[in-house]
Amino acid sequence: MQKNVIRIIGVPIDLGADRRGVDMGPSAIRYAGLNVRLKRLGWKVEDSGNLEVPVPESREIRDKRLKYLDEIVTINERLHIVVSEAIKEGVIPLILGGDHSLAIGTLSGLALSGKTLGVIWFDTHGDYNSLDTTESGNIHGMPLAVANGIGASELTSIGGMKKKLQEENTVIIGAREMDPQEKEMLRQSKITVFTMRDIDQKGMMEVVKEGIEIASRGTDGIHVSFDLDVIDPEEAPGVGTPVPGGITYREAHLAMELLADSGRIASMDVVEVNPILDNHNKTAKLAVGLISSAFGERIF
Ligand code: 6HN
Ligand code: MN
Ligand code: MN
Ligand code: MN
Repeated sequence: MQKNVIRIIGVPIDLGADRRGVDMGPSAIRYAGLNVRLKRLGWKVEDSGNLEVPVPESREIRDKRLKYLDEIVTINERLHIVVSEAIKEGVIPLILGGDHSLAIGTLSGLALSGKTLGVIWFDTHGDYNSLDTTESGNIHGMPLAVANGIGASELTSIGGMKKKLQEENTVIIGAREMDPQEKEMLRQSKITVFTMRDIDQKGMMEVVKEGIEIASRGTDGIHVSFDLDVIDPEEAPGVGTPVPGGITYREAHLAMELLADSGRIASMDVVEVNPILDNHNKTAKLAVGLISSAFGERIF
């Protein structure tokens, strides 16, 4: 066990989303000083570079309901091995996106590692579409469903077993835009959804405490999947799918600080940073602040 190691894995993918640009997310986050910040907190940082990902211009969309399916399968097949190895070695994988379709590989890798992890999914969206419910055909709207065994078999079969998460230990925080059928599918699952309204009513502290409790019941730790679009676009303009009414800068940091206090983070994805739409790397800098908070940075 190497308890103090974080292994950075860049996945410069934007094949899962309609808008170009999140492929530059890993560079932008590194440029914003991630490695130094983590080292300062006492972590040993191993940056394993980026996985190789084709650019969309070099490929064709074959099926409009599942855009770039083959490419996304190939990348996630590779990612799931890398993630599972990290967990088996006792290091924390920190996956930098890229669009959220990479979470298919992360969650497959975590399942393959043999550890049982709860999942806390910070997102505006449910990411619970399948080819039967998607209105966009974009696979970044599907990873949570895929991990729960719902969707195209090419995606659900990555890593062997179909179901990669325990619904009872899975929590979405910050939801405010879901497609109608996606909402219905989520309601039929045992996944806990804390919407923006829940955050308004209970406060972020209560929501995150409940989330940690749910994700911890009978699990070995927590995987945090953080989609920057959960934050209000005023604070995080550099995302592919901005939606008004998001969480504040401080709410986001508080959530990460509480997760750090819990001592249960075993793995993390940070996704959907789009430097093309950003304002002087503001969103990437915010991402670095949040990652630092999640890994122990304190105000005082
Ligand atoms: N994300 N529900 C929409 C779709 O296309 O399925 C938006 C998905 C956004 C996904 O931000 O990770
Ligand atoms: Mn997402
Ligand atoms: Mn999202
Ligand atoms: Mn939508």
